[in-house]
Amino acid sequence: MALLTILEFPDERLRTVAKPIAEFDAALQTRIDDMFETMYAAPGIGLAATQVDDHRQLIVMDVSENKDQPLVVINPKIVEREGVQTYQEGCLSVPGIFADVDRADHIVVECLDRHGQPQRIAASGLLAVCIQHEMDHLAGKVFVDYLSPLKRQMVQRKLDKRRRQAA
Ligand code: K1U
Ligand code: ZN
Repeated sequence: MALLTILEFPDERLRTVAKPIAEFDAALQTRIDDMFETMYAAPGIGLAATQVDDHRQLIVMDVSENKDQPLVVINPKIVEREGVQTYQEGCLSVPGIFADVDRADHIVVECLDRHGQPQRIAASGLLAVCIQHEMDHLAGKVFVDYLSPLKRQMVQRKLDKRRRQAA
């Protein structure tokens, strides 16, 4: 297995719109395993292929406390949504920044598993937040896009300062 490099905001490659997956071959299985390794090491609760510069509709997630419930979501479509919840989100592509985002409280997602089998996921709470956050990545969107221009400018300054200090 291998640790993959996570793209960081404002990298333009995070704006790429992902394409559906049609081939469920050995290379895809390796990519999924590498994404799980990268996500658990970060640590994170989700990772979209976009974030590792792979522009296919592929997401890995694990919102369980013991990190023992891996979930693979391929070619997702939200077919039902209900209610609103606000959650303070983070993002591995925007390190150290957290902000409240409003999302649907309950969603139903139709997608494929790692072997191309159809699955239907009914999600609420953190799982619903995480799926919507990761699906945004597949559409080329980052959670800071929901912030006001002023707040987004503050985020950019914070990231610039941190990068200057790290250099
Ligand atoms: O997509 C990503 O960048 C991953 C992101 C997912 C996410 C987190 C919170 C709300 C919505 C989506 C993360 O995993 S950020 C890290 C994080 O939230 C976390 C890390 C360790 C333990 C618990 C949470
Ligand atoms: Zn993210």
